[in-house]
Amino acid sequence: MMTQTPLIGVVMGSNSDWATMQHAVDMLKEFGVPYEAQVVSAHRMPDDMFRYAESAKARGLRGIIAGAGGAAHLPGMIAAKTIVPVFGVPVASKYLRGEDSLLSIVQMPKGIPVATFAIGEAGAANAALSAIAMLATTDDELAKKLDAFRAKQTEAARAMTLPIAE
Ligand code: RP5
Repeated sequence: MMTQTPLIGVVMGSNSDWATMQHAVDMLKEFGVPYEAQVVSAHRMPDDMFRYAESAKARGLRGIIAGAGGAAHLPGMIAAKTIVPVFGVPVASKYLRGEDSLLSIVQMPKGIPVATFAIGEAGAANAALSAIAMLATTDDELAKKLDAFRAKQTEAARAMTLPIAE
């Protein structure tokens, strides 16, 4: 938990999701975005989930990154209870490798959107980057950091070599 008022909430259905969701938190930390992170299970603690979503806007959250696996209803249910944008992260599941999580999150019926990302750690990191990009539309300092982050990736890609024998 950071001490500043959080702008982004990171929630997940279980602490078993942390290995994936920590990549979202790492990215928020890297950009210095105030966040909060906690377990909010849709099926094990539905009343808490509703309270979290209902209070999100008044508490100043500008986005919620929600990760879950299997029948992953957490992002959609949170989105149903708040107009704060929800970024859904499908966590890889034991038996269906997260394809179930992905389809559960991405197939929201018209009217209640959940921006859905890739399965696993890339999805978690990209969900954070999207939330950061959204905040950067009204925060020039953050926009500069995002530009620098992209430029660094470009440099790294240009410096890539291949192990081709002469
Ligand atoms: C979901 O069930 C969680 O998001 C997690 O991905 C999955 C398994 O949870 P555990 O049984 O590991 O707590 O609610």
